[in-house]
Amino acid sequence: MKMRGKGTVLATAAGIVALGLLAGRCAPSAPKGAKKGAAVSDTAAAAMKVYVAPGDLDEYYLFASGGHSGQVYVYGLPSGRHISTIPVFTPYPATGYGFDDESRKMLGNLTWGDAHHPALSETAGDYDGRWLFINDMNARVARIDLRDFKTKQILGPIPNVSGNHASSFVTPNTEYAVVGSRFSIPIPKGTVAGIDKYATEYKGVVTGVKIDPKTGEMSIGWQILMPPFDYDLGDAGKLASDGFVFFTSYNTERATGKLEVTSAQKDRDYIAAVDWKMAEQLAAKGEGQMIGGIKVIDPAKNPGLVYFMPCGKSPHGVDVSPDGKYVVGSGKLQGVTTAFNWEKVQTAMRNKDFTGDEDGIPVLKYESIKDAEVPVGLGPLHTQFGPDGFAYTSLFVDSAIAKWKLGTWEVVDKVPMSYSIGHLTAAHGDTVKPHGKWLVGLNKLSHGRHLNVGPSQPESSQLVDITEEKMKLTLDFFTEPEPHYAQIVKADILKPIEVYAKEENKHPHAIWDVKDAGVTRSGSKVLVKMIAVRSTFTPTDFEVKAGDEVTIALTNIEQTTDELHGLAILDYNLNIVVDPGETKTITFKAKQGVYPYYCTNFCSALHQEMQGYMIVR
Ligand code: K7E
Ligand code: CUA
Repeated sequence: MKMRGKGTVLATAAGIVALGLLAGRCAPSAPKGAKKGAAVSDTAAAAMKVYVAPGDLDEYYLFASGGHSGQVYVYGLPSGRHISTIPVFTPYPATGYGFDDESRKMLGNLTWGDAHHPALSETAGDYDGRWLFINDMNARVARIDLRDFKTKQILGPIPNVSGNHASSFVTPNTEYAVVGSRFSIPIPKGTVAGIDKYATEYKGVVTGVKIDPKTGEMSIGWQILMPPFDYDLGDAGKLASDGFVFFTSYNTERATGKLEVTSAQKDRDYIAAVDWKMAEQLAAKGEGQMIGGIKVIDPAKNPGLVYFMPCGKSPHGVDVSPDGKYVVGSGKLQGVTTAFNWEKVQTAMRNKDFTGDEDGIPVLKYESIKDAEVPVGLGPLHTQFGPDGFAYTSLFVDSAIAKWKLGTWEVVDKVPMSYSIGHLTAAHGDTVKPHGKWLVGLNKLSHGRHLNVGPSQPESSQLVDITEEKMKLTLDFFTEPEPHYAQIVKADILKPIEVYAKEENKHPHAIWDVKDAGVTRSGSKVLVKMIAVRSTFTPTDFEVKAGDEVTIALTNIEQTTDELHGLAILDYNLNIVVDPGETKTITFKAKQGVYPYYCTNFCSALHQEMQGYMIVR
């Protein structure tokens, strides 16, 4: 936490001690489960660690996926305060996202997304603070620019992909974000085959979304045809395993119907190991067959491109250790997680130590590639890493986090989670340089650990201090539905701007002088160039004709931090918010009548006077 001088530190410490004493004296303010005596001082110690005094700033950002809300939510750590919402796949009136022409175009026909896995861009395997990528189950990937915390691109729907769940994990220098299909379907989309043909005519695909190193612009890099399994999660190899990307898969039985039964016949499913550097070379040579408008590479015809590593049945997460030497994955109903040794995996690949194949993709021998089955506890889902070789695995069934050591495979500690943890995320915990320090359990259930808000309950997230040998629960906070995965990044790595500099605004309809404001017409198309500045819209009124297609281009000419203006037009379902130095457009068909417009974002003492009239004859 950034302290503003010694005075604050002392004041804060004194405050906390007082809090601790108070908690000791008056039982109602002591948390449930906090015992008298020693437990109270534990509470005070925990409070001191997470307390960020008014005016002080958090040390880390937490970027959490918003699941089926389609958004990204930004929290500060260790305070757990919700700071911002970044609209991505869903309109958000608070910023006007999904109402202006530019963002509406980006959203396309979809106003809904199911976003699971945010991935910060990396340089040399560590977060570089440039972009945040996030998947949508509707076969899309979005890029958020961390310079202004705005969604800049939504790629997709990507051909042949149904249910983009195993995404958007990035390679160590952000060469690619990956996409894996959770559902197999007959491809290209639109092809029909009965469910009885599932095993042979339905296909999965894994895709590499290429990222321009300068601009972040995404495009389709390569796509690989896969057997009809459900590709669930992914992670890129790093250092020792750089060049490969891993995907877990379930239902390798190729079953249909009640999957909870039918897909649990075999003892093992697979982790697919994909050589993305080879995929890149093959794509450059034009290898593959056109399906759904893109080239799809068949691994059966390209030996060495994909291997299957057998793994406990119905695996969920796959996570690569910071040095890249271990790939960790587990059956989610088991009591162990498997650490695969990348050396051994490569040896088995070279020696063709296979037990069979799936549609021409070799299956490596489990016994030859595993180093250890670590007895972490029941229901292992996801693993994150700390410095010093420790790993942290979430246990859904046990509702706990297990801490264990890479190499010795000892489980050294467990901390209960309230309740039923899914993902977990540690500070830089999936990079080559984990920070340790903080770990957040992203729990699925909250069961009354908050004021009752009726049946729709928030998710409970819990902050765990991992600086010491024993993990310590320090804070409950509540997250918007549904934080499947999240990223924790040191705040000073990001360099966000506070206003859009005038010189950078390249919008063709931007204007900076009220003299340039006004209405221009060509046929039935009307362009209204408008300026917003405290606390007037120019023009304050304008006239158009019924049936005109009206475009209002609004420029906020402020260059001062926090001076946002909104523009709402009543009865038109339109509201946008324009940041300092920004231009946005809205387009609509005018209908006869007199329509007030007004500023929706409080901007000055005379904010209420910031209004005007559109007269439609
Ligand atoms: Cu909720 Cu990664 Cu979609 Cu696990 S996923 S828990
Ligand atoms: Cu401008 Cu309120």
